[in-house]
Amino acid sequence: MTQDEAKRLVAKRAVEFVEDGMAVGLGTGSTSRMFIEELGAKVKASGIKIRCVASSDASKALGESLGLEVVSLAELPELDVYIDGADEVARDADGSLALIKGGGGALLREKIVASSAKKFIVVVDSSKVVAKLGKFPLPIEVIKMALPLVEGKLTELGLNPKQRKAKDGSVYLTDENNYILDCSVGVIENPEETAAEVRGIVGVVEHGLFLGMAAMALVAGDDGVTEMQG
Ligand code: ABF
Repeated sequence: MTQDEAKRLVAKRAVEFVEDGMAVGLGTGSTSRMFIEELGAKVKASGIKIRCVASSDASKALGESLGLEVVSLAELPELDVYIDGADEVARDADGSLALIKGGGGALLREKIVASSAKKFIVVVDSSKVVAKLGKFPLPIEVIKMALPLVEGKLTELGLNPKQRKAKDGSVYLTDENNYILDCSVGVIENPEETAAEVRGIVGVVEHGLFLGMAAMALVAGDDGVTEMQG
């Protein structure tokens, strides 16, 4: 099975968790894109009524183009379910799910939407499941003015920050108009400790460690979709 086939498979499964009347959080990234497409198709075919909140401008535009009602979090502050991808998924020492997210740059809004949902379901292909987080660079969103300060503090912590560039070589800006520092951290032995250290730096808006937030991960591989409970 190709990675794209796995993403499509898990997107189709995730749609089964959406029922009539629900408030649904839409994730960001290629797996989420497939989920939004499948959701649009389900709503069209079944006539169920749902309302959505998106974690990025791109996902909002996609959802609306498929006929989904996408409103702001202010209008719909409590979500029944949030479905989104991840860059890495691991099991934390206490058995909960630990994620790195933000490779797509939407970590801040993603964390806000995840925090607003009763149930956060992660959708990934099996290549994203790791024993320990950290091979994927940890994204950290930073207020522009604080960039040199935060870069210096992260370097002192040995987290090897590198400012993200857009594909055309320009400086990458998030939907909230902030910078991203991608940190080549190496194996993260204690995600809670790393999260607290990063959170303690003035000028850091958010980091891509999502610890104990996901209720479940749907993981697609050659054996189909398996569930990792959080
Ligand atoms: C979002 O999209 C992210 O938090 C993560 O960075 C990324 C995963 O992308 P993909 O589904 O394209 O692998 O969910």
